Amino acid sequence: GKDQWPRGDEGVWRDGMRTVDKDVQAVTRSIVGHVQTSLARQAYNLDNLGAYQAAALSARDDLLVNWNTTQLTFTRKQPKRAYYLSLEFLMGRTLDNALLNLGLKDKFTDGVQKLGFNMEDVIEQERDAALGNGGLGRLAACYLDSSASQELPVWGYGLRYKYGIFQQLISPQGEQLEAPDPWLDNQNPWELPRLDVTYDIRFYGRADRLDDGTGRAVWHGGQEVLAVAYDVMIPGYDTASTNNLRLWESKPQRGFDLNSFNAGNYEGAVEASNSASAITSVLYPNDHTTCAPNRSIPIHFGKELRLKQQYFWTAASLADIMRRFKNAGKNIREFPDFVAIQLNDTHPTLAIPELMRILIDDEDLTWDQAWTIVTNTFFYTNHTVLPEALEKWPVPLIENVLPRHMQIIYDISMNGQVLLASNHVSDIQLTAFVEGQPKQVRMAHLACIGSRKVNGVAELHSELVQTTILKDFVEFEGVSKFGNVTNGITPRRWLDQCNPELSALITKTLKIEKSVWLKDLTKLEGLLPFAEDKAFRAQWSAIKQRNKERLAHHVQTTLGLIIRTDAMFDVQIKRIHEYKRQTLNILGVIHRYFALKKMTPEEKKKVNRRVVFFAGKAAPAYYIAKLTIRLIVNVARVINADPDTKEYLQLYFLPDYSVSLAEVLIPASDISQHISTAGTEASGTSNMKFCLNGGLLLGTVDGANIEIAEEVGENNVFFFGHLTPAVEDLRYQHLYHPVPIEEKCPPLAFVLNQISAGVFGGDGVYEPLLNTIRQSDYYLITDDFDSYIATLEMVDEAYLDKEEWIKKSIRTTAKMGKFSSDRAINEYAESYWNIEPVSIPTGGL
Ligand code: CJB
Repeated sequence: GKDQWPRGDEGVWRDGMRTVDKDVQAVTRSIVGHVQTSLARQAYNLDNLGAYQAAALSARDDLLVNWNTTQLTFTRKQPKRAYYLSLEFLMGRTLDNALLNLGLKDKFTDGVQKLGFNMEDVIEQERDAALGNGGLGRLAACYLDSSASQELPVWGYGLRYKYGIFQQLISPQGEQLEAPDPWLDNQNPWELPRLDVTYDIRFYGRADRLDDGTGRAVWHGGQEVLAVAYDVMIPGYDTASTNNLRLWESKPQRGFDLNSFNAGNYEGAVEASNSASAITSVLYPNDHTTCAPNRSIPIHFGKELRLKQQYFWTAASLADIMRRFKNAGKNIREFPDFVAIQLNDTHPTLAIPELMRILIDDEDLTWDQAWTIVTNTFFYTNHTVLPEALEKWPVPLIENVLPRHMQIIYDISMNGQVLLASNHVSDIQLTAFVEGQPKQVRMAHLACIGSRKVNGVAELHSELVQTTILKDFVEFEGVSKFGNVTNGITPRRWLDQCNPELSALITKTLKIEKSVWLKDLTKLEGLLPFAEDKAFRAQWSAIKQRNKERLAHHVQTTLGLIIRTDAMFDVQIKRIHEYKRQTLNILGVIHRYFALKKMTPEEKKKVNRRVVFFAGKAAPAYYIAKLTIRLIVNVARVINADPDTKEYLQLYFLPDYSVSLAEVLIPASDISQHISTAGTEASGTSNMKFCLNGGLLLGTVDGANIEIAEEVGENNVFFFGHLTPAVEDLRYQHLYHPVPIEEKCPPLAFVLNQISAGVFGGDGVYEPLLNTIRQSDYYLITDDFDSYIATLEMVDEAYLDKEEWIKKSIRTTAKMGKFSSDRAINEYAESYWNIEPVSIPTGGL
């Protein structure tokens, strides 16, 4: 329409437009301008933080030019769009990434230096945007980068938490403590408040069905909360295409607020306030669990706030999507032709009854018309088959908070049953997604029945989704509704940005532009022949060595610890969870420690030196996971102080794991551990990051480890442990035919007894953790310990053959092309969402 063109004189508008390609002088002018006016600071006393803020504002101006062009192009062309609904976006820092994607990194580095600053120090000033717990949230961030880089019209929708994932502190006893993460305190240059984009979101009240035979209802009364939009620019790599991540903030409609935050009682504080602004005040720190495992806290209240978060976010997002769709002047029946909505796990499942409510109550469609639209709009990705992670909401809770949605959920369930009967498969319990006592709604079932397609995140996992938790639906709806999209990672952040030296060596070696292989990662295969080239291997390993030194330097400046770099770096970084088996790793370290203690000095000289790193957060109420951290910290104290062993074995728990810490750890790793009980890790994505950076993988036959091995070759990975089909039977054996550990696995029994005897202190505190292994051993530590230790020995042997090891490292990187998130996002675009790239012109209107 006409209103998409400028009013007044177009030439005057164009003359005033900024453009992005800048020389160094334009960069310094822009930074100085921001120091002078945006920050109102003086050149003579500007510190690194000020320099960061000015540089960020300058880069933001460039992003905004592209962002505006992108949005205008979409408005004019009206392509089908996809919306990625995720409660978590674990973005990390933005400045470095934005400059690399804009192609301005060198100019800014130069410019900043001319102004008397060092770019690395400036970059370090930025706080991570840590609006996520772990893999699920980081995946969402990688997918945004890939969507923009592929020029795909994909917007993210999430929540603007005032506090991201908690900061982890370690007490003198080695316990995890949690402190709030006030990431917005220094102002956030990367967000644009859209105070004019707001929606009223209702909670509670009453839903009265109309008795006009239409099935419509009127929902009224209760509480209304205001949703305010904040936009975050998502730049594509080597393109003007710049997408949007819209985050919602909750505000009371009448501007009062109970703002209490109690740092000593983190989860308690989360639940303390039921005010409107509490809805987006804090990210829930629970990963892989629907509620805090510790039942002593007022659980129902905590659940209610989480339900309100989920509805607040889905309702605001759908209202926004609907408004944009209507502005385009289309007929409501065409909705699925222009809109695809991806549900990142079950957290946004309320979008399904919410869209039904809009279509029936507001748009006057019949149930069948509405259901056709809904089931052609949504796509659902499952991220875990762990039973405790499958969301269930008590019916009385939904009935109270969202009375109209509960009616609709019952109607969906009933309609499913009618369909079921007509298909003569009434023995199947599939539509019983409202079940139990008290009744609960199983969100995975609702998400499945309301979606066009359902997928898992790696081949094995997608298979397990179809054969376990959604088995009945596969029988009922047909297998073609179910698929797999193996996860991916963005090679921009996870190679070019975090490992600039390796990136430069690759570009030089492949003799193609960096922008070519970073957008087609399969090009890395061109490195394969260089594994045979001795000089190349020397360069490759020198870079690994410098990355180890960079990590050692980081640890020294932040923690004051001296780490030796003439050793193998062995890394396990991820959320602390029993299924990920950090316990297996620490028990292996202890086993090694005692083996070293028994050796003669001559024997020790032949040993492979090892530095073991752990990092990761535990959910604040996950008692066993917190004990695991405490054990690791206290074992580290003993081992690192022991003159008999400290030359050969060092152990570190690095506190407050984050995206930024991962960017330093991953390039420095020789080997990383991905050792979940078979069948429990849906995919894993850090496994891909390590391998892309030439670190080898030690893992179980699980998740994406399997596909990594398929790509790089079994001889380049170290696998151990029982396979998925054996797990059920082993658990049965543990319960009904238990064998004492002393008999089943004597070396493990010895290690457990040493801990119990107090060698690592603790005065008995570790018993509950040890008992999980001595008793039911649900995660199969006793079954896999021997093969784990044997495989660690193979790793040592392989590492001592330095040249062979480097060959493995090169071959691993070379074969990681499949795991680019560009490949993954293209699969979603083509086989799920049916959207196409839209090319974005450079240079404004
Ligand atoms: N995942 O991070 C989470 N949180 C959950 O609650 C459930 C799953 C992870 O999602 C990643 C992205 O798909 C997977 O790679 C990872 O295996 C899974 O644990």
